[in-house]
Amino acid sequence: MVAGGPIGAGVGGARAVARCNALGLAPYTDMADGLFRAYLSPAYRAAQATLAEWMAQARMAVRQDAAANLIGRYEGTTPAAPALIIGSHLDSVRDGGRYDGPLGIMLGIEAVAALNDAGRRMPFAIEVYAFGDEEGSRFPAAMLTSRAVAGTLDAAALAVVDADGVALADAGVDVGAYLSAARRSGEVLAYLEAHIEQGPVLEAEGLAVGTVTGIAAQVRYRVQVTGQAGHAGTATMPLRRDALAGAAEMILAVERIAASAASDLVATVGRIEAQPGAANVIPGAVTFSLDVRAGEQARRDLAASEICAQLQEIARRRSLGVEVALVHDLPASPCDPALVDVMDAALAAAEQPSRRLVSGAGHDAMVMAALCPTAMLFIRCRGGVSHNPAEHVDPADAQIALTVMSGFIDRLGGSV
Ligand code: HGY
Ligand code: MN
Ligand code: MN
Repeated sequence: MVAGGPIGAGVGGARAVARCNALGLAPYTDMADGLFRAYLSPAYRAAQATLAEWMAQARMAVRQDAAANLIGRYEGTTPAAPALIIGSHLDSVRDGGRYDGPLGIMLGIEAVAALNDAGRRMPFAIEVYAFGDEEGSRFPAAMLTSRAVAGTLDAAALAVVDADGVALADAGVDVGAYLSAARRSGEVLAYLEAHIEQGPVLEAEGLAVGTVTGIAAQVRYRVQVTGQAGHAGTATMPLRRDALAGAAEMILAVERIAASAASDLVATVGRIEAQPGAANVIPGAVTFSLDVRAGEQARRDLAASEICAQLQEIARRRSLGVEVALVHDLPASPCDPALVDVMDAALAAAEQPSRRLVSGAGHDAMVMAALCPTAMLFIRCRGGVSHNPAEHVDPADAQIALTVMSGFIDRLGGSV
């Protein structure tokens, strides 16, 4: 089922949720029993084709840029005026939820559809971006495609290979032209992203939506621990150099340091691989991911250096080797204060209480801030659950978000 066709006012939110649900099923997912949509995969391409139809139904001109972002453009009354970009991401984490990313894209399409249904145009064009790689769930780097648009990506970052050994260059894009996806700052008025909160605050306070004031700083590493493989039955315990036991102690140290900070600091080891991975072989090598975040860069960096020092100390004590390689470093990104005020005014006009909050989750908005002023609107999600198939959004909340977004656009266009 693909939700389409013209609709009356007041149900764009329900259609946005229905479309996210439609994209949660085959052929829009790369996994048999859940949702995983990887950048440039067959599921990604199928989702782009359906999104392009929905964008065209809202009377947008549709194109793809050199980074394989899908873009719908709804002209304004002043053709050369800088455009408002509304966007979020089309890729997902493995076994993810249906709304993390797509909801922001669908609400952008609904905001344009509402203008078109009313025969209205703003003084600026509106471009809806479906970014391709926010999660970094295929290639070992996140936000590739929004960094290409923001002009902050260097060519070296394109030399990436996925877990199956497929290089980005062989995945369906021309890496030689990739950086031409960059937009000039003069052609973009602002960037607006609506996204589920992915946290418990709005639900706990009985709120449907909230205004984001900024996005936490995040740094991600790949940690490689080396010991000595050996026979599980003959190698005596005191003589072992067990890379997995060492990694386990390191991971508990990560948790202890983050938990003891008693602040918004968080640290996560989300992925681990032990080699050779046989039940009767002492692991000789382990690779794990390390993700450290805090609202303020200085606190994030202090915690990251304390964690790295602990990893070295544990390795020394256990006669293990350890290498910590930086995967990406995303600075804290404040939303534009003036746009935060505009968002709050749109909330008030929609009879929604003002609630400002910082995002612990990363978003394409933190990258787009290098190009233009940014604004984000959070939408309540059940239990604050995300990156999980149980992710859920109430269509009524999506409708409230759409009303707020339309009010934001009207204020930006000076029509209020
Ligand atoms: O990791 C994040 O915060 C985002 O979901 N990519
Ligand atoms: Mn997201
Ligand atoms: Mn996510």
